[in-house]
Order: sequence, then C-alpha cells, then structure tokens
Amino acid sequence: MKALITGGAGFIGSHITATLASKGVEVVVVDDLSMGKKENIKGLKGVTFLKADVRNKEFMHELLKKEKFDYVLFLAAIASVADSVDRPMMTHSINQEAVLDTLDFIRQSKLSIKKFLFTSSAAVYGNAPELPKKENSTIDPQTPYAIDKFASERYVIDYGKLYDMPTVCVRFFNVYGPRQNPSSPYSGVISIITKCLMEGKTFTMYGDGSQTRDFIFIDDVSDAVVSLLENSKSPDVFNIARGEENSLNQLISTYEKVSGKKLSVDYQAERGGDIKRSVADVSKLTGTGFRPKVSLEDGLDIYWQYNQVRGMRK
Ligand code: UD2
Repeated sequence: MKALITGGAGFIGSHITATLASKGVEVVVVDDLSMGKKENIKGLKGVTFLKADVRNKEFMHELLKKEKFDYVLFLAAIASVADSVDRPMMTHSINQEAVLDTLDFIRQSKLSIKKFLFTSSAAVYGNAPELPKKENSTIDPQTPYAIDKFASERYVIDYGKLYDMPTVCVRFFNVYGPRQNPSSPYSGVISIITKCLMEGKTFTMYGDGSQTRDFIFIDDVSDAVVSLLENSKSPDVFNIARGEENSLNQLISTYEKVSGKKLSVDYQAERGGDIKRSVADVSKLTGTGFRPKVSLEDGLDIYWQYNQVRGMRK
C-alpha cells in the first residue's frame, strides 16, 4: 500500500504518517515546511519526504501519475484562522484551490485510488447555537478559513458521488499532544498553557474561562483518520472529537492536578469571534466501530511527560 500525505510533516500530519508507516504503508510526505518540520518524521521507515508546495500543479500531477497512490490524504493547509482573515486570497489558493486541483487531476486521469481523505475543521460550525454539533447541524462559517474548509468538503463529497470516487472528510475539533508547539497566540491553548506551567509564566485567559471545547488527544486523531481511511463506506463527513465538553477552567484544574503545578492566570477580555461553546456529537464516528481511548487527564499526562523529557519546542 502506498499513501500520499500532503502536510505530512506538520503536527497532525506527522502523527498520521507515523501511524500509517507502522502498519507497513509506504508513505510519501509532501510538505513545504512552512509550518511542518522535517524532524517530525525523521527516522520513520518507509517514509519519503519531498519538499514542495501543493499549489505546484506540475509537481503534484507528475507525482500522482508516477506513484499511483492507494491513499491520498490532504492535510496541507494554512491552519491559522487569523491568517485567512489577513490574506484571504492566498489562503484560499491552498485551503481550497489546491485541494480541488488534486481531486480533479485524480478524476481526469482516472487514477484508481482506494480513498481520498480531506481534513476539515469544527470551524465550519461557527457560532451556530446547536449543541452538540452533529455533522448535519447548521453550518455557519465565519472566516475565509472556515469557508474554504466547508467548500472543499463539499467538493470532496460531491466528487465522490458524481464521479464514483472513494472520498471522505473529517472535521477536527481541538487536537493536542506531542509536537504541538506554542509558537503563536493562535497555537492550541493546551500547548500555550503547558509552556506557561513549565516556565512559571502567567497564562492570559481571553474571557472568564467558561468557554468550552472538545479536546482530543493526537493519537486518537491519527487512529480515527486511519480507521476511516480503511473503513468508511461512502463519501461522507465525520466529526473527530471525544464528545466531551470541558471549560478552560476545568481544563486548567485537571492540568494542575496532572502537572502538580499551579497556573497563574491573567483574565482579559474575550477574543473577537471566539466561540463560546463547542462539543461534538461523535455517534457517526463511533458508529463505524472507532472509539477514542485517551481521556483528557491521561492525554495531558502524556503531553506533560513528553515535554519534561524533550523540552518544549519553539
Ligand atoms: C480551534 C482551532 C482553529 C479553528 C477553530 C474552529 C486550534 C489550535 N485552533 O480554535 O484552527 O479550527 O477551532 O472553531 O485547534 N485561549 C486563551 N488564551 C490563549 C490561547 C487561547 O484564553 O493564550 C482561549 C481561546 O480564546 C479559546 C480557547 O482558549 O476560547 C481555545 O483556543 P484555541 O486557539 O486553542 O482553539 P479554538 O477553539 O479557538
């Protein structure tokens, strides 16, 4: 089996790369290293790394034609919502056009693939009030990032139906774990809290900490993705989350227990556009037989220990 993973050197992509490689799948990672790091996939057996931009059509077309992949996983993206608000045309060229071009090349060239998987985000639900978020809940994308993710999902599902291509989409909720780093204010909140706990710095809380999120550990995410790659039956979209709602205040108290440290918190005004409550309905995912295994407490413990041993990456 052979897989292409665009964005495979990033935080989430590198874990999926490792999971597939551990199952004996030959993996080709295409990543421009704008956010990913080569060391994230260093030493993995059966993994080839190619530094390239997914917007380079000639490169992508040749690679797809030459390698005849069984699986194509499209993770490459500008993952920063804030960046999409600053530079919507640029982020659109990656977050949507490159996805569609890859998909359409597979269609036009009649490449026989086993699955095309696209990674979307809970951002598509925006501020629609329905909770928990079901895959068929109201969609209310608020930013170019969310609009591109939703439009790409629709293309991927529609291509599946119209042209009989095996496709699937996943909507990630709040993913955390080893290799996530707190490099920007928009990095995952758990990575930012970890850095504050480790360095004895004050954490800036935007809002009163009652906002909620559905946090899922990275290993559960990569296992869910690989499970859907192998088992999803028809073009469809799945939430990837635990289905558990935790406020940031709850998160902090669990993390303080796990780390044995007290977090100093500075409460500031909430961030514009911040979502107040987010939790997924995961019955569609669990209906496929997959169940997330790692509790928030255990996941925080693993991430904490990892950073103690390795030091936190910048
Ligand atoms: C997540 C995704 C984002 C998008 C969005 C869709 C991450 C890192 N981001 O954003 O890409 O898909 O979901 O809804 O997964 N916070 C603080 N202090 C900090 C940093 C964050 O209080 O220093 C708060 C933040 O205001 C928010 C919560 O922590 O209420 C979670 O923030 P986040 O950036 O980890 O994730 P989120 O859900 O805003």
